[in-house]
Amino acid sequence: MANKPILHYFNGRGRMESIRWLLAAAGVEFEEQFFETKEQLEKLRATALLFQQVPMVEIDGMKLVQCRAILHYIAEKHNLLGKDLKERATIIMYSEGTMDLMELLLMYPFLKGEQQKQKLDEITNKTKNRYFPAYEKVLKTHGQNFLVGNQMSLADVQLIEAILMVEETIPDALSGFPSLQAFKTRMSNIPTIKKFLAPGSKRKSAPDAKSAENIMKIFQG
Ligand code: GSH
Repeated sequence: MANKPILHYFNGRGRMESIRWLLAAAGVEFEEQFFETKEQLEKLRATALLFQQVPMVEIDGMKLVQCRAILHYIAEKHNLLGKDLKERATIIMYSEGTMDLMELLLMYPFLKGEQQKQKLDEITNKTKNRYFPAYEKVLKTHGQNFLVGNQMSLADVQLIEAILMVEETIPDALSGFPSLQAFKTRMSNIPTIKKFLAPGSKRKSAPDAKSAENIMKIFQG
């Protein structure tokens, strides 16, 4: 049996969480090796990180970095990247949109005071006026269960991740988006996703103030 992928990251969401989501949605078991200190990160940098950055995933004999490369490899391998070039491009286009949205949320827990307030305004504005209307329109227009090709893809997995992430910060984010509400319910009931959403899975929570501080310490020069 092929070895399980090994995910190298800190014990938190960050840029690894979408990779965890995708593997889980594809029904792939994985292992995690966490670094907890700057020294442990430096050791990994010295031996295994092409650009001295994480996420890094050991998979099929490769040490892959750059989260998009990792996501696309896993998606392609598990038939989550469409059936032709046009579907693939569309899936990646939607996926990049959710990544832009999630990038805004990524730094939110690390900010304080006025900076955090400004970030919240930006997240609220872009969620309600840019990203959610776009996905709502796609789903409403074609009336299918998934964003592309009527089959689950990377784009769907990232969208459900992004929806749940936004709702943690803006609980009413889905009001006024009925197609997205129905999408959320459908996706949450897919068995592999249901399992990942259940307690005890490898899904990570948003960092609290203390873990945000610890993560900052690992990466600060
Ligand atoms: N383009 C890279 C990707 O998509 O994987 C960005 C990776 C990245 O910024 N990783 C952060 C990091 O390693 C942790 S989430 N920062 C330390 C550094 O850039 O030296």
